[in-house]
Amino acid sequence: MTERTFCMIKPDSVKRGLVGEIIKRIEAAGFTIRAAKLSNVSQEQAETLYQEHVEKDFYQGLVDFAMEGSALPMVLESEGAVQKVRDLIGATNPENAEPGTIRGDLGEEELPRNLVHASDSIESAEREIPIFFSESELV
Ligand code: 3AN
Repeated sequence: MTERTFCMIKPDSVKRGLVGEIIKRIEAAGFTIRAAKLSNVSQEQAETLYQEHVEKDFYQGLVDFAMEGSALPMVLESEGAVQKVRDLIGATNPENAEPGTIRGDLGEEELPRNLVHASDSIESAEREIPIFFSESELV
């Protein structure tokens, strides 16, 4: 089934000049980019994106990290997009991510600095896309 998912190239990647490399991998994997916007994530956007982690001890560091520099939120579409992009980016901790995945190949820092965010379910994608994009911005 054709699905849309939310994906965000995080500030560590933008700072390290990895935007092109990551988008190259996304396109090579067969995704259509429906929206993309270089952004300074607001506190409200970061807190809403990570609301499920509000009780975790790493929550504040995660929110601060999302706002520490520019990020590139995107909407990606493909068959089975949610699982497909999760497979492409690899395990949450880059130390455990397989070679061939974005985090496995490009991850050099400790959590939360793991390069890319991707929705973990269709329901999450439907919640996360409108945090960053209006309907009219989806092409
Ligand atoms: P994923 O991004 O792989 O779905 P989640 O949803 O468990 O992982 O975590 C959301 C984000 O929280 C991660 N992308 C990572 O940046 C950060 N994170 C997860 N676990 C930790 C941790 N133990 N310490 C610091 N940050 C973490």
